[in-house]
Amino acid sequence: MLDYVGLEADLSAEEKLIRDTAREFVAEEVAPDIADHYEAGTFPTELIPEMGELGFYAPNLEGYGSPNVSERAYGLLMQELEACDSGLRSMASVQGALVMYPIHAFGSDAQKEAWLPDLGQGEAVGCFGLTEPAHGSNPSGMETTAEKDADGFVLNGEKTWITNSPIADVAVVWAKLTSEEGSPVRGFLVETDRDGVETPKIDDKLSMRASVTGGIVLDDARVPEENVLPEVSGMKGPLSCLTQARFGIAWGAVGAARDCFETAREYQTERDQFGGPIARFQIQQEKLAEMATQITLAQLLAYRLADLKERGDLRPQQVSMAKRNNVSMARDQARIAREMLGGNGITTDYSPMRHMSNLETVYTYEGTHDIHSLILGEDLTGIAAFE
Ligand code: TGC
Ligand code: FAD
Repeated sequence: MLDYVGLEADLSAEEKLIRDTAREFVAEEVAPDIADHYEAGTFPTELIPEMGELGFYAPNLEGYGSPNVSERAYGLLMQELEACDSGLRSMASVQGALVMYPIHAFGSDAQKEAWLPDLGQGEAVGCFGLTEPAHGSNPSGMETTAEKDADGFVLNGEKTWITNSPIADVAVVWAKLTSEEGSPVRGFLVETDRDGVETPKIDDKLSMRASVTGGIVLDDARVPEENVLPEVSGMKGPLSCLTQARFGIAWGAVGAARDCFETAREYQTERDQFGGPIARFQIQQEKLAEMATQITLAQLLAYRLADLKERGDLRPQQVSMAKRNNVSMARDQARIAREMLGGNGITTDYSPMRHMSNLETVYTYEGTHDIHSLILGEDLTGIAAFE
């Protein structure tokens, strides 16, 4: 596996174990069928509890069954999952960074006890409802409301493009609490079997096909008072979760790019044209050289991010830089890897075109490439373009 500047040498035994466990799980349990799932538009849901047993959901949290592994170990895990398919990493990202993290960071003790062990084990599935049909890049414009009454809260509105909503037991729904001054955004734990909650599936995706996506429709959905996340109010709540997930994506995208590189390198050394392997041609070697260089630069950025996160110095804007760069890099390199496979590259027999198509989603969700440009632009100039 590509590790051009020897990053492996600095890994702890625990980090290597977590990476190797994920690599082995992917090779044995997921890789053999992932192309079929991609074609069928399905996620291998039977693996959700096994991924929990292996500690793939938020292992970087502490307590309630989470072992508090290093941020680098968490990143390596995301890298291995996405080397297989972005849908697999999405499963772990959403469950860990977008559902377990907000409960861990902002939930009551009762909420933590009720949900974190089950979510961690993959006995329950969660989803994260922020995006709405008319509010994607600008979620603070959301129209979903929560109204307080004597029994708790009544939720109304619609969320869309929600990973795992059709298979989720619980949704973390962000809504404006209209009965409080200024209608601040609050987080609510909404069990999906409640009256007034529907989670329709979105079909016909041409990207991220091995992942379940849907909506959350709330029509006078009632939740009790104890279902509000008590410790956060305002957009800081959902945006903090996004920082956690974007960190994992910055690592995961490197995995997808690495798999494209390895596939292209192997193909080019084995495929003969004009009397010998195509890897002997300088044009092809230049492509491999550029690919290896870009992947190595992205790896270094991801490693640095983990070190900053570990010591509590990581800023969201630095995560934006890494998400923006690493996903864009992976998207570009997947296309080049596909071209290096010639006609065979457009089939499901090889991974690059599947990665390339998945990366269109990854480029778009968790803040589009453009939005991360603007976040960086604001940080660099002090002027916010989106105000
Ligand atoms: P703004 O006024 O800038 O900030 C509001 C408060 O939040 C704080 N904050 C953050 N905190 C942690 N992490 C971040 N990344 C943060 N960004 C902002 C900020 O300090 C402030 O705190 P306070 O204490 O002063 O109140 O917020 P805004 O509403 O103007 O946001 C602007 C913008 C454009 C950056 C934001 O809306 C944005 O990031 N938009 C992109 C939307 C997005 O990423 N959506 C993702 C939906 S989830 C998803 O895609 C899951 S895919 C899952 C998968 O399958 O893997
Ligand atoms: P828009 O915001 O409408 O953007 C359209 C285009 O306009 C983009 O190119 C964008 O960059 C550009 N643009 C927008 N504003 C500006 C600006 N100010 N300046 C310059 N350009 C701009 N959301 C969740 O809440 N939970 C999930 O689990 C989840 N999972 C997803 C899974 C999939 C498969 C997909 C595709 C999306 C998912 N999303 C999820 C939603 C995702 O976060 C949004 O699609 C994303 O934030 C972009 O919003 P939008 O699609 O409405 O695009």
